[in-house]
Amino acid sequence: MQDTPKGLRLHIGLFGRRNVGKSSLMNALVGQSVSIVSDLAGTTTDPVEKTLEMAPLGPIVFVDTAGLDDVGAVGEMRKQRSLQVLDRVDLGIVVATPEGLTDYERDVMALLTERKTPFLLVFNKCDLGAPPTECLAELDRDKVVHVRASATEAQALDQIKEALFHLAPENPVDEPRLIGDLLSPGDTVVLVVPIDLGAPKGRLILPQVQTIRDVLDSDASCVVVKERELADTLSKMTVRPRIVVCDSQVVLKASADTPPEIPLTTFSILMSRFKGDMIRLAHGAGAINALRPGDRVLITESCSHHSLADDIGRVKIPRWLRQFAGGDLQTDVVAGKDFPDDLSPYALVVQCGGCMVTRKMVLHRQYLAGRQNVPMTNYGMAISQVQGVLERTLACFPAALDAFRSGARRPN
Ligand SMILES: Nc1nc2c(ncn2[C@@H]2O[C@H](COP(=O)(O)OP(=O)(O)OP(=O)(O)O)[C@@H](O)[C@H]2O)c(=O)[nH]1
Ligand SMILES: [Mg+2]
Repeated sequence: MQDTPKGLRLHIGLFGRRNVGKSSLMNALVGQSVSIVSDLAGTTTDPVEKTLEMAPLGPIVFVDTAGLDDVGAVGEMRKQRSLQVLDRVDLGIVVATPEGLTDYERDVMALLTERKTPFLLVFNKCDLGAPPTECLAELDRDKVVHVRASATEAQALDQIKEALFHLAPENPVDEPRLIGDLLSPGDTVVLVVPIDLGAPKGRLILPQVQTIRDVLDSDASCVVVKERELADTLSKMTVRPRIVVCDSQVVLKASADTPPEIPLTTFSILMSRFKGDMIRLAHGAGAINALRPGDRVLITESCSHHSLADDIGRVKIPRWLRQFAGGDLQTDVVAGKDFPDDLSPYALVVQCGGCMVTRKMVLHRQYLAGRQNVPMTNYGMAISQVQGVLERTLACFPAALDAFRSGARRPN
């Protein structure tokens, strides 16, 4: 679960007065006892970080802080530490109690607003009472998103996660690395790009161009070939390429033509880190092994501008899945922004990994599928899996490979 570089994770800070239950709330959301909790004010002194995957947000870092109303010289230093955290989080949780708001909450909300950092106000300890109505009215008037919760009673935790998801900035982090984190300066990468009827005229598609750019940004070099030239090109290379990246549609041939000591992956697998939660998509791919004749599969296609994309989602993937399951499957295809509320009829959801989908949209679909215990994967992983090469194409992402194996053992 730890293969996302920290810089790519959404950082969420918890702020509030001492004893309001910041640490309790973080522990409840995380489902672990990470931060020390006690009824003594001032329990948390230095910021405490917890890195994890949390649906529907994906990879995140929670930062628990010391109370903003801390007193004395050391208290003032702790308070400054907490305020420094404000500057490095993508999202804030301001924790208050049902007694209502004080200047501490108002000040920290103003600081977050000043930094254009979205935040959620959580009234914790709502097992003890409800916040004053005039306070709620004020918040509604100011359009402050707020949730009433209880860390100790585990109340409204899902509501908090949903609200955070909707508040999260679309691109919370620096430009993500597509392949650069797998490379060292001087490495050579071989890219396998089929030029068939589906290829756009006169150019390459975005994931291919982005990969080339990222290779160059990493001070590495790349060789771009069609699948037919791959074996010949590899045999002529005097240095072993660091990795071969191919289009999913030619993964079987690329796998046969790439010697086993050279890592191989696909453009869609590289993209799946940025178009969803790669680890959980890999876990979902494991469920392909459990497909049986008669099962129903939902294919969700987000773009409709590409004739070949229809062909992949509507014809090729259903056919490959049928062959893999050894009998007929019922495949339903939904396009665009449609996504059924009720996924219970489905044994698997396969989402296109395409250029039109945002990470946030896929994460939300993964979250909805996860809540209904329906495994979900994407086109690229499904294609590699039905061709029998997913173990190989995931090998450069060990956490994803582990997730796939555990999904294959025990779907979802
Ligand atoms: N009744 C009730 N008590 C809670 C709740 N959440 C936390 N507490 C209690 O409030 C006390 C303080 O909780 P902490 O989580 O340590 O609070 P904190 O905001 O992290 O405090 P500092 O680290 O001192 O700033 C503890 O005794 C908790 O058990 C809640 O939802 N309901
Ligand atoms: Mg604390």
